[in-house]
Amino acid sequence: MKILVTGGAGFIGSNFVRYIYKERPDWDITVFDKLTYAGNLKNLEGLDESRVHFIKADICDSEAIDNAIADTDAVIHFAAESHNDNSLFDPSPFIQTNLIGTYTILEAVRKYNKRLHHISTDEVYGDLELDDPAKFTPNTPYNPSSPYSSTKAGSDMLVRAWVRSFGVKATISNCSNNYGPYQHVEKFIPRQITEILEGRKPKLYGAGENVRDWIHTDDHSSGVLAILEKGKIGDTYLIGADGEKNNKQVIELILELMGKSSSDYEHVSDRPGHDLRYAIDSSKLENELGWKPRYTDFKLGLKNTIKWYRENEAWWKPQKIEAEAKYRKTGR
Ligand code: NAD
Ligand code: TDX
Repeated sequence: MKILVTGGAGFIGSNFVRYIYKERPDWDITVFDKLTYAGNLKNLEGLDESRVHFIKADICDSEAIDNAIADTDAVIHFAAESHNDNSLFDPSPFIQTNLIGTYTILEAVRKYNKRLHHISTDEVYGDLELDDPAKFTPNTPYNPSSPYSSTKAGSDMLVRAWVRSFGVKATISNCSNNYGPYQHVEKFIPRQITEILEGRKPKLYGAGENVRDWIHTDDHSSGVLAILEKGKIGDTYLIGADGEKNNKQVIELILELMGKSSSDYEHVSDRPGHDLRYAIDSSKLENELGWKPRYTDFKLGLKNTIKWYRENEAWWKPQKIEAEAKYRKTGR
């Protein structure tokens, strides 16, 4: 089996490559990545180059995508502009990569009749009230809020249309908030850990009541592998591990695990249009494909993640200055 992993030098993509490398030792993996500010070849260090190949290119480059897809059995499409705050600052790369890039991949998998798995997010469904008993299911209507989530929603719609109109062999997964090693320091959990490591206070948007449904990135990877191998073509699967926590609780837990007072954080201005709550019902994936999350102890997962950032300062330091400079411009 030869797979092409777009965005495989980013956070979730590189964790997926490492997961497949271990779980499917006979598979040949090619990472296709533009290496934007979020991509880092260090994320793939230590992997045998005879099994993991790398192409540096843009998914909007139809010739590069065509050549790479002609030479593979399946495409797992992670590449995206992924950060909500950046999409509020400048939506244009989100339109390019998330919409035009996905379209470019769809045209190539259509031409060469290749299997595609498209990685998406729970944010396409909008947000829930704090006391809403319902969670997102594959039948929840799309209602995205931000330039990021609307372009992800648009990319999902393109995949669905290419399945129905052209018979493309694609599946889609919508996952909740991931955490784990190699996550860019612009994102919530690594930002707070590295703020504390640099001697500053964590930054909570607004009152911190917003709820995210946290999942360890290895559980996301096992869900994607299950769908790739056993999923029904044309179907959408939701991946989540019942990990709902509000942001205030997460910051307090990080502070506690790092030996600080749990009130030692600061409130900063809220994100415009900030989604209140995400919650995933993953019963379809569990019942139909037998998937189960393994990393259900969030406190332990967070402890290991903190340890990783403590031990890998050389990995995150270069990103940190740039990420914080961007935040200073927005007062967050
Ligand atoms: P990331 O920002 O860490 O990584 C994105 C990767 O894509 C980087 O390596 C970057 O260089 C590459 N890339 C960006 N534009 C490209 C282009 N035009 N051509 C080729 N490569 C390009 O993102 P992430 O957090 O790892 O997210 C990966 C995927 O998972 C995205 O599709 C995202 O929407 C989805 N997702 C993320 C989360 C989360 O919690 N982070 C949750 C659910 C779904
Ligand atoms: O400093 C911060 N303080 C804070 O309170 C940051 C960076 C974030 N937040 C809040 C905003 C969100 O409520 O924390 C929550 C998580 O923020 P992000 O890490 O930016 O994630 P989110 O906006 O929820 O989106 C993430 O999950 C879904 C990923 O970035 C997306 O790619 C994915 O689709």
